[in-house]
Amino acid sequence: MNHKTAFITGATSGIGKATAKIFAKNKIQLILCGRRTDRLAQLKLELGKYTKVTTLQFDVRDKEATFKAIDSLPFEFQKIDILINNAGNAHGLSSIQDGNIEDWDAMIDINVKGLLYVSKAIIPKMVENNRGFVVNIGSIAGKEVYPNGNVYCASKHAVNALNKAMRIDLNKHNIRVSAIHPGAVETEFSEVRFKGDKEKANNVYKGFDALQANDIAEIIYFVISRPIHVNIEDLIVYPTAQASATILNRE
Ligand code: NDP
Ligand code: 8X3
Repeated sequence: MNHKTAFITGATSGIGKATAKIFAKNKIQLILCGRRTDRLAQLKLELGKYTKVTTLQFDVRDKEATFKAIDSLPFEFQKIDILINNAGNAHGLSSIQDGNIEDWDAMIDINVKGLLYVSKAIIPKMVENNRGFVVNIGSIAGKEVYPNGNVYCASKHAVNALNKAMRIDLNKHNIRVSAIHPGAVETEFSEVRFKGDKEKANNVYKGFDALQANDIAEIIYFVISRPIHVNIEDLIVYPTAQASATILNRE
């Protein structure tokens, strides 16, 4: 029986939700986070059949709420073995001159600062315990810059840098750090990017077989289930039809 505990941000949708499902079936205790309480409650009900589940509702942009929520964890969930820094989104797709400042704030605040707040609330205890695993969900947008992707790409380049920084700083504390950088995954991502415009969002995934959230979740589980001496540093994962951030073989 595996009694490891994982903390997953952005567990209410897409990659985070699919990861929660795989972890649950592998008996990893779960702390599931997001802003949508109805979805958190549903997940607790669904996954509670397989493992112990607790949920935390907070916005990662809110520093105080983030620390308060994590401080409030029941005793049996306080020793976190695995942190999946997954919460994030793109907001808008515009040239630098036309970009919306609120969108820029959201992407920097959620994808970069939110990831840092959660990490700061959890990693010091991993250091005390001299063990832990951090998986940062980056993006191909953290490896390349594409037209109109400017600030989202900058935020994911920051995640890529922080992933490397964490691995260096946590190396002497026996903490494994990995990043997974997906290409196109069919989730709510594009609906958020295009502010609810379903037609625009659906067009992103037309004419090729996009990755599904479960494809990335299976890889996350593979990464965290390697023997203790193995750390997969960095993975770029594309759909077969994708060759770079901008090259897609559509029908
Ligand atoms: P989804 O939109 O399906 O899921 C995003 C998750 O992040 C939701 O659970 C959402 O929960 C959570 N979230 C968003 N904003 C906040 C916030 N302010 N506070 C707390 N939680 C928040 O997208 P994906 O599953 O695709 O995205 C997951 C990660 O994967 C992101 O970091 C994204 O950048 C990255 N990624 C996605 C790719 C794709 O093509 N889909 C490709 C490469 C990387 P809630 O709304 O309930 O708060
Ligand atoms: C999501 C993939 O190409 O839309 O990070 O940036 S992309």
